Amino acid sequence: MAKPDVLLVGARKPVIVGGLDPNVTLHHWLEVKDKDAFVKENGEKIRAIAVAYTADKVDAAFMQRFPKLEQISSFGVGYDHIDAKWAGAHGITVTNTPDVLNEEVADTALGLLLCTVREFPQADRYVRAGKWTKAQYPLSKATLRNRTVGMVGMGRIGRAIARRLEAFGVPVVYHSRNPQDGVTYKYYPKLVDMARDVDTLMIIVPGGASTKNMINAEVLKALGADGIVINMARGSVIDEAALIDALKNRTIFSAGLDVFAKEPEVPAELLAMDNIVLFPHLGSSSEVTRAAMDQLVVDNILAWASGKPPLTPVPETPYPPKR
Ligand code: NAP
Ligand code: 8YV
Repeated sequence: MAKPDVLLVGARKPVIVGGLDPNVTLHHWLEVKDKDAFVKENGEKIRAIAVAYTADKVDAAFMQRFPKLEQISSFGVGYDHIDAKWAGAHGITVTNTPDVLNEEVADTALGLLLCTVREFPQADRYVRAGKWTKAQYPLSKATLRNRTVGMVGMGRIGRAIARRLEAFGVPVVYHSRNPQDGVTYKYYPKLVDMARDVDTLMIIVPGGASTKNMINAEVLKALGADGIVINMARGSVIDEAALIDALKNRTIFSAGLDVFAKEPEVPAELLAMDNIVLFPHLGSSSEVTRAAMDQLVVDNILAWASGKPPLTPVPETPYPPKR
């Protein structure tokens, strides 16, 4: 039987290319010089797309170029870079890579929280600058010891973060659109009410229209002067201008950010602040976890290629698709 034609959008990652190459005819979109000529020649042949990074956008206009498209296997649990609603309405299945990254991202979230509260990156810079020989590093003003963490999102990763916080003896409450099955932490239907009652927000919701700028000036004001915001979700979830204002005017205490509105660009105002902690979107970025995510991209394509149901379809594209 002829191998199906699959388009790889994004970089040649060894696990993805190694897993797909023997089983499908793989085309590399990044390496195509004349995109229009490629589509003219191969557009009708491409039946599946593999997406290598969450920075690689797949919108309706792109999908329309491939009229026989059946499957998009995307890297990352977040899929706000794919127009899944459009895909669902056009009989295309979208898959993501959930669960295999939960513990890694939760570890990073706790690391970012501790770095932000106890100023560990600043202390490291202090030692390297030779300042310790002259004076002790100042005591940190903040501590985790008297904090309550309000989780914004209590899904797969949120629960892994909450478990860690419990082990640290930190009280946890949460906000999401609905109370989550089997979760016993106090639930807040309104984000601003939770922000008023806690001093720390841990954000781990999906990106996209429904969460855009949900952490706004009102929420930051409610959080208050001891407030710390940790964003592990997507940059779009925070109104970045409001956050910068709140940090500049000290209406909140600090922030730890793994994600930004226009990655990899980080606003100059944030770069200039020494009292916050900035990570380069590295929630899941260990070799072992990234390899597991890449493998799931491959496994979803291979399941499709052998006529099996997708392993991890997103809710917008239930299987079997309506065609
Ligand atoms: P998940 O299992 O789908 O959980 C999402 C949670 O967010 C649920 O509790 C959901 O509850 C809540 N939620 C969704 N939309 C909401 C809204 N509009 N308002 C309030 N709450 C909302 O997802 P996950 O696997 O935990 O992943 C969460 C997100 O983390 C991903 O989508 C991705 O953007 C981000 N992420 C970042 C990194 C990183 O490297 N920094 C790594 C992995 C994932 P309801 O549906 O009841 O509202
Ligand atoms: C990725 C992520 O590492 O899974 C997600 O949604 O955000 C991360 O795991 C990140 O998108 C890097 O491309």
